[in-house]
Amino acid sequence: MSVEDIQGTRFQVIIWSSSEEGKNCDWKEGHWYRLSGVTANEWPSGTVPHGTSSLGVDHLGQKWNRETVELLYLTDSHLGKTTHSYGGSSWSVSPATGFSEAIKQAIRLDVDAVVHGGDLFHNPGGGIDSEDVSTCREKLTALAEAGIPFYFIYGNHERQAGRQIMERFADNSLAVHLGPRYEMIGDMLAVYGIDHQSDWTDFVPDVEQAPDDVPSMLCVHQSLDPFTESVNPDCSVQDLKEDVDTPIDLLVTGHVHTRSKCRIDKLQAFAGGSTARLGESRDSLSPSVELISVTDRSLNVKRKPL
Ligand SMILES: [Mn+2]
Repeated sequence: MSVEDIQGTRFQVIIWSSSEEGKNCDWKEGHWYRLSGVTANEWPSGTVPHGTSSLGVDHLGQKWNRETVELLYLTDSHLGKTTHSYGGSSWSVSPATGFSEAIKQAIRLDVDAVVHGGDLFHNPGGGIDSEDVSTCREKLTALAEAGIPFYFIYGNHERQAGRQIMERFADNSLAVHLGPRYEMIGDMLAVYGIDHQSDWTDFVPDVEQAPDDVPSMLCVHQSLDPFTESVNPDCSVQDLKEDVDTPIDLLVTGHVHTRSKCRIDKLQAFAGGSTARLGESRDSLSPSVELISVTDRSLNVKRKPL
């Protein structure tokens, strides 16, 4: 069986026919079970848990006892960028510091997940420094060791080099690529991600319907009206709300390097700024992350400075 643990880690469990409990259990998708008497086998392909004759199965139902889940959203870390220029002035930036601080906050707050909204690596086109890859791997490893899953989408900056690195991180269980099929955070929040689209003109995100009683969050990496001053934005919060045919409670974008929010009916939306000083002047955008919590089906978003 393919299962997911309470920290969102997915893995295989093998139930042998020698297990009476395992064989007779009416396994249901979307339900939680507490397993005891599991044996872990170390195989060259990894560690595989087995349920043999001593397996105990305790059916917990569809919910597990949590009042709140929390995730930390960060975006536009631009690891590898050293100088930022805007409107004729330029200043030095230290993306690794902001990204490290964000991961530290996630571990300190013991959140249920971290979501990165794109442009984790800067990669102006000439590849990615091995030092930046090591920094990133080190932080993602610390996060994994704290039992916190890291979800991400691609921004416009990762390019092929960034994608290869992120795919390797995903293969090493250090990161999970978000897509149009939702990922559940602690059974209480469905999260979708759409990678940066260079041409959004006729693009309609085709996202899977999440369970009715769970709020949902969609991450994109586009210039969205009203979060950009661009006269030619990729899309608008209003259009996206109408185009996506499943209800979304929270729409989040990176890319625009501003921190602003809006609300249309029940839809909350915000642009998540950056974890580095990448605004229109050195001090116009201070590095930040967002703490998103769900309690009793209601979403709460709080900006936290780094
Ligand atoms: Mn960016």
